[in-house]
Parts: sequence; C-alpha cells; structure tokens
Amino acid sequence: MMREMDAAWREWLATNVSRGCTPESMVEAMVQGGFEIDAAREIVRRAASETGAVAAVLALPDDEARAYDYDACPVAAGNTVHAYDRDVTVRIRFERPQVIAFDDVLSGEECAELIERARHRLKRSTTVNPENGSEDVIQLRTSEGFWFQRCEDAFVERLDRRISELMNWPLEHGEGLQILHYRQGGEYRPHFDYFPPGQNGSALHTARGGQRVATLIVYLSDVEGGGETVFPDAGLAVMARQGGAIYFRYMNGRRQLDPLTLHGGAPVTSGDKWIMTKWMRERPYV
Ligand code: PD2
Ligand code: ZN
Repeated sequence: MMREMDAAWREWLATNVSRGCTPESMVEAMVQGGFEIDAAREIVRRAASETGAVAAVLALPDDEARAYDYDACPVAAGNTVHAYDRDVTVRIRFERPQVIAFDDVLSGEECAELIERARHRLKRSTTVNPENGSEDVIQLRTSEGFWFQRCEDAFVERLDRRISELMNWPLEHGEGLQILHYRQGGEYRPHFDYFPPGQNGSALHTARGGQRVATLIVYLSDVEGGGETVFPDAGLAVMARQGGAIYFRYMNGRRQLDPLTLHGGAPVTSGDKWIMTKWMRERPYV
C-alpha cells in the first residue's frame, strides 16, 4: 500500500519547508519513504506555496493534536520558585502547550557578565540538517552563538545549578548553556527544539543524552523593537525582558512530542537581542 501523510511526515515536511529545502529534495525523500511520486509532488507543492507554510503543514486534525498527553509539568507550583540561590517569580503559566514565563531568573549584573564573556567568541549559528545531522548555516537562523561547557567555572556552575533546579531536571541532563546574539533584522524562523523522530539526522544528535525534553530561554537584554519569542500555532508571543525567561516542555513521560511547541524568534526590528538557552535531555548528556 502507498504511504500517506501522518503526524511524523507532516512534522518532517514542516521542518524541511521552514529550513528552505528544495522541493525536489523533499519529493525525492518522500518517494524513498514510500510515497507515490505524484502524491509527493502535490503535497510538497501545497506545503511550499501556502503562506505560513509551517503552520499549515502542522495543522493537525483535532484528534491528532489532542493525542499529546499533557501530563504533570516538572516545574514546581506556586507564584515563586526557589531555584538554588534565587527566588524566581512566575509570571504566566500556559497549559497547552506547556509554557511558563519567569521574571528575574538572572540579575542585571549576571546578564552583563554573560554578554561580555561571549561577545568576542561568537560564531554564526547553525541548524541541524534533518537529512544527515550536519550543522548547517542557513538563512532561517540569523544569529551568532557561543556555547559554554556545563559547569565550566564557578560562575557558570551557579547558573547551571539554578536553571536545573528551576526546570526541576537533573543538572547532568543539560546541554551547556548557549549564548545567542541577534542584530537588527536577525531572526529564528519557527522550528522545534526536539529532533524530529524518524529523520536520519536526528539519530546522530539523540545518541548522546536522548531526545530534548524542555527548553529555557533567558533574555539577557531588553529589545527595543521586535525579537519576541513566538508560538505561532498556540497564538502566543513573549517579549524579551532582561533577566526574564521562558520555559517550554515538549516531551512527556510517554515520550510523545508536542507539535504545539513550534516556536521562533521574531525579527529584531530595532536594537539587538541577547539570549541564553538551556536544553534538557531525557538522559544524562555526557
Ligand atoms: O531567540 C529566540 O527567541 C528563540 C526562539 C526560538 C531561540 C530559540 N528558539 C532557540 O534557541 O532554540
Ligand atoms: Zn528554539
């Protein structure tokens, strides 16, 4: 029997459309995956021609979208969360998708120190190529980044420990903190932070630590114009505010992945934007 679109293929298509893959390469991959060539051409043509292509491809039928089980979020309940050496204020909790906005995760001095440490060590950001797992520079992600080693010194260790307690996920499951800088015009088009299952490239990245389960984006600067973190399918936007952060969780206890966590960094229209990202894995990241 010929293959038909399911949630995994929709997600694959959305990721590839958003990354700007050529229609021919997507059709070819789909044919290799068992689709009839005319069906594959029509699916790709429709996906690529629609405005807001990513959202359109991901618009799952209601019952499929509901299939993600929103089990209990590990982040502690309450108006403030005690995280290692700091009390962090909770601003907003959103249940579907699971998103939490915080104030004062970092002090102004800590934000400034991180920016100063990273400023001279930035490199153009890359994106995982879902076909082969390589790290590619693409137009859909126009920022520069720098990775710290986990707990590389006392300052970084304090932040790693605070963030681990805030996310209520083991320190050892965290990737090193990443600093990102966007200049005016910089953006990060909508994507998933998890590695799309069933894609060749994903296996390479999940070999160490397994799947990503949750993200914390900390804003190191205010942004004069634009630069909000957007969840297009949830109709949610979070403005960057120095020291504040946004948490979102996309893998539940059943290892399902939540497509509503599609998110992006809107274009910076004025000034620049600095963030720090922590990605947590399902297993120790060693
Ligand atoms: O800069 C952002 O707001 C942003 C948006 C989406 C960062 C990331 N994703 C990321 O680092 O994954
Ligand atoms: Zn992201």
